[in-house]
Amino acid sequence: MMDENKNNQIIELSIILPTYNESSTIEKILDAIATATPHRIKTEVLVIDDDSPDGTSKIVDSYIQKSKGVVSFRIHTRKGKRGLSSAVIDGIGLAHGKFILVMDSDFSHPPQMISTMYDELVNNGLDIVVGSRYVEGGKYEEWPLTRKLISKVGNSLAGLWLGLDVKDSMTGLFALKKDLIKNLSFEAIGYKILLEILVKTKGAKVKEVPFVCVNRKEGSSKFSFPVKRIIWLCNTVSLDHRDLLFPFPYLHVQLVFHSHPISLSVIQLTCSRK
Ligand SMILES: Nc1nc2c(ncn2[C@@H]2O[C@H](COP(=O)(O)OP(=O)(O)O)[C@@H](O)[C@H]2O)c(=O)[nH]1
Ligand SMILES: [Mg+2]
Repeated sequence: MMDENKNNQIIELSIILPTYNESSTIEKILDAIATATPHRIKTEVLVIDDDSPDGTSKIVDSYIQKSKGVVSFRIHTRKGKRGLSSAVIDGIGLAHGKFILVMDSDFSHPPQMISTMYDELVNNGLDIVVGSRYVEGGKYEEWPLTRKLISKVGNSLAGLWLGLDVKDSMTGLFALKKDLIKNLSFEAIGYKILLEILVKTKGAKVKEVPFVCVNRKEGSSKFSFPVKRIIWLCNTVSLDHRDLLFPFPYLHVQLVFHSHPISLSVIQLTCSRK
């Protein structure tokens, strides 16, 4: 049956774990998630790997063959497709659980947050729970100053431009009710999908819970160019405020970027019927 795991239990929580070249940490994070997730929460972990050249998918495949615990594991390998936001959206589409939790696979997000966030979501009737670095008790640890600054400025601009009452709209750690977004479509153009979700579900019941975000110890970040972050933010803002960015009807500015920093400066002016 669709929404059952291998023990024939109905899945309550689907943990989406996007991966790209995470061969050094993937087994450890899957172990850590299985240990940290209370048995009372019927959970599946769904790895969405973009056919990582380092063989992450293969490692997960053999992990799944060996796994015996109550948490069930699945993998979806996307061939010829790249992008964190679209990986998360595809993962949500494939998830069996009524509730979704998205987290990074590099230990930046403590697996102990899984039960905290699930309980907040379910017991308090919330739509979205945001793992936040900017509410009391939350912080970055060991992050370079430039990265902290970029994140802080990006979050402030997002709040200002989009009128969001969320302090950390660019975190990769969040949980939501799957039904909340089932009829929505996403452009998934940017890096962190939460911002687009918040924009498209304005009015939803959202709560931020603090967590300490640590820098990865292994592997490398797939997001090291500050300019990409700025362009991505403008792009997401343009979803909501096309008139503000370009105050003529039927026209909007679309900032397009590709995977290489040299091709970041392409700015397209396109016609659109709003
Ligand atoms: N499927 C998929 N996962 C990605 C992609 N880019 C990054 N990730 C994963 O998303 C998570 C966050 O990425 P990371 O490189 O740590 O970015 P940072 O935390 O912003 O420095 C990690 O688990 C990555 O493996 C991508 O293009 N596709
Ligand atoms: Mg990371």
